Parts: sequence; C-alpha cells; structure tokens
Amino acid sequence: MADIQRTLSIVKPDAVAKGATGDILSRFEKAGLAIVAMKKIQLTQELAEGFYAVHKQRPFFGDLVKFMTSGPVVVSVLEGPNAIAAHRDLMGPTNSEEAPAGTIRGDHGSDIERNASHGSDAPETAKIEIAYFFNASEVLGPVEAL
Ligand code: 3AN
Repeated sequence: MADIQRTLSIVKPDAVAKGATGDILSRFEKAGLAIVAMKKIQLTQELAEGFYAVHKQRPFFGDLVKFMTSGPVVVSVLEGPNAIAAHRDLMGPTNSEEAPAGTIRGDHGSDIERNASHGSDAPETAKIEIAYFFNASEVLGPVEAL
C-alpha cells in the first residue's frame, strides 16, 4: 500500500520569472499530488538562509541565498501516495544540465543552482520544511497529518 505523505515544494525564482508556475503545478496535479497549501512569497535573506541552513558551510551557500531571494517563489504542500519520491521523480536530478527532458528541472531549469524547483528529500525534512513556511491553519486537512 502506498504511504500517503506530504512534501514541501518550491517553484524557484527562475521558474516563476519565466512563467512556468502553472505548468509545474499542473504536473503535480496530473501525477495525483494534491496541493493542500500554497503561497507566493518573496524570500528575505533571513528566511532563505534559515531554510538552507544545512548548506551554510558549502561554497555555494552565498550564491544560493542570492538566487533564492532574487524574485518571488511559490511554496506549496503536496499530498499523495509516496509524495516525497513522486515529487522528486517529477523534478528530476538536482543539476538541470543532467535532468532529462520531461522533468521539471530538465524543462525549466538551467544548471545546478538555477534548477527551477525544490522538494523535500525525506519525511523528517518534509515535516520541518512544511512547518518552516506554513502554520497548521494554512494547511488543509487534519492537524495530526502535519
Ligand atoms: P536537492 O534540492 O535536489 O535535494 P541539495 O539538497 O543537494 O539538492 O541542494 C540544495 C540546493 O542547493 C539545490 N537545489 C541547488 O540549487 C543548490 N546546490 C546544490 N549543489 C550545488 C552546487 N554545487 N552549486 C550550486 N548550487 C548547488
């Protein structure tokens, strides 16, 4: 039986700027992932640094934060069978240069930094990332599912 999961999705500034938000969200729905929360926001430096805190020591951290604050993002919570892996399959590999056509990162990203989308990588991180952007009252469904 498929595990019903929730995952955090971010349509990154490059994809929002090129008008790919609708295409990306429709891929989620067509794949059976329900959007149970969503908002379009401009990340502040503080929000972006906090979100990517695990990468703080990495050489690309500064550039990543600069990119993520360069324009609005669309943050959503997706729910469905094996949502974490299903979402990552739709995104494709992290590096858009290696992502095949037909994947979100292959179709809408440019390289490893400007890669169009983010998705949680495990149930524990999904929980933390969802709570980072949404209050319980902003997510549809039972509070215990958060
Ligand atoms: P994913 O988002 O596929 O889980 P992570 O967690 O390894 O990938 O990386 C987080 C984000 O950091 C990526 N989405 C990417 O935008 C950026 N990133 C990762 N590695 C690099 C790199 N070598 N140079 C620039 N940006 C990177």
